[in-house]
Amino acid sequence: RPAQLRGSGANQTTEQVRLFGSALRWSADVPADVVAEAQGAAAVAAWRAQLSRGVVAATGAASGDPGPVQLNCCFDLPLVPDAEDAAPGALEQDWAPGGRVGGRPWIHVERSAGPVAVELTLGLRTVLVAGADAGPPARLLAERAGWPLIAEPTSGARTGRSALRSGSLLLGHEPLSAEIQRVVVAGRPTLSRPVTQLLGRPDVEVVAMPTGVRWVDPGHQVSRVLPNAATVALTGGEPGNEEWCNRWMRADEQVSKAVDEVLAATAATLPAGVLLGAAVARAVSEAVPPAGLLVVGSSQPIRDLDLVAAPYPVGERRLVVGNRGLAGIDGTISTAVGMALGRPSARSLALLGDLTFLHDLSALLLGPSEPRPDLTLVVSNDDGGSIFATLEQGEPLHHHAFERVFATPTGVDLAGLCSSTGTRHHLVRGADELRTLLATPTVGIRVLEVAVDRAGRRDLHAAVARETARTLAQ
Ligand SMILES: Cc1ncc(C[n+]2csc(CCOP(=O)(O)OP(=O)(O)O)c2C)c(N)n1
Repeated sequence: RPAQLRGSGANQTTEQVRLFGSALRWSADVPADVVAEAQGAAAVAAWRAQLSRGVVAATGAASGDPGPVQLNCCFDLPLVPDAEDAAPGALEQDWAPGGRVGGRPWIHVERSAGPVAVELTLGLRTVLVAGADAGPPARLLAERAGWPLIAEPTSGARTGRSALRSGSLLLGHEPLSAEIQRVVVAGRPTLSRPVTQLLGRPDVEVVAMPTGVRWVDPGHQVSRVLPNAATVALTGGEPGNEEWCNRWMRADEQVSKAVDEVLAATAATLPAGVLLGAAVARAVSEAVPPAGLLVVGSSQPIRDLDLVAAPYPVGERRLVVGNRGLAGIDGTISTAVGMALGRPSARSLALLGDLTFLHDLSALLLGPSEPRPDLTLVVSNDDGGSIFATLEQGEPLHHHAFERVFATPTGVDLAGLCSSTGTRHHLVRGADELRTLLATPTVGIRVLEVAVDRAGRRDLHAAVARETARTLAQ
């Protein structure tokens, strides 16, 4: 609404200016008369310059710090285009008036010349932790240096010969973790407490390798920050000394095997048709083909995936993404729909819990003119949130309040909800059926609902920790 209505009590006049506070990289407020009269070369140039500035800020092209921007355009009545602009096809024909010759960008931001070169010494017993968005540079560095790579599923680096499957379990137990002298942390890890603890160890040198200009330092021990896209020269030792890495690889293999045995033994105790979340995550992870997409929900699905996902081969362009941090369970179906529409993937899958699914159910309501993605949503339905069972909230002391306050079960009929939104729904009755369904391509959105055990989460978590400790002590 126009600025003169701000503070007047007129309907729908939210104060938008600076609404997002310090979260923004850039914002601008464009008054209604400027919006209405944006014609002629000077006005178009002003618009283009303004918009370009917003895009440059949002993409971090100049700052290296991409993020949200806000362009607040005030509109006044009648809130519809002039007759000329409203004619069918008018927008398509004249969508970009007054641009640069040859369709060149309005502003081209020159990047600083070439990547910066930095040195890292070999010789220190180092691990590379790759969090969200770390990408291939993390893997390449770990491989060159001979360092074990503890890469979260959404890191884009859980590939290749240095990547571990059970890295965070190994970090949480001696003896290997106690020997670490340095950690290089790439991207933004969010998944496991052992990683957070490692990043806070005063006896460990912590080197940050951020993807932009913001580095993570939850333990306040970072002593060195490498510039984005730096080329790293490894000095002071023999690159390719694989002994340190090999010890981690051997331990990883043994612990992964022990974890699989715990999972198999626990799965055998479940009623027919009920699976472990980890079994669902494994089936989904294995079903992502080369060039496939997997969107993973908080909080247990991403951790289940971390527990069981074997590193993928290098160069096959799988993309695993998740909304981490404050976004939490918000908008996960929307994210999957957007990613499935926006990225040309061989197949698009999403793995999410029942609360995450319910929280964004309205994302299934696509209008008749909207593009519809080919997308399989696998819902691990354990009737409530399960992460809290593995944390302090799950201790017997809080038992009386746990279900109502933390688990928040709904008992909702997902098949009925899907039916009411016109979404295909299958209730999957076992791991084999899940694999078969996952192997069949789909047209449009479909939901594969799998009943998953929640009651045994805490015990399973403890059993995995126990078996990890026992295996590593041998
Ligand atoms: C918007 C939002 N609200 C609350 C939370 C806190 N939270 C984290 S995980 C979770 C439960 C998720 O349950 P579900 O989707 O069923 O998956 P599960 O972890 O049980 O497998 C909640 C409420 C959050 N992350 N985001």
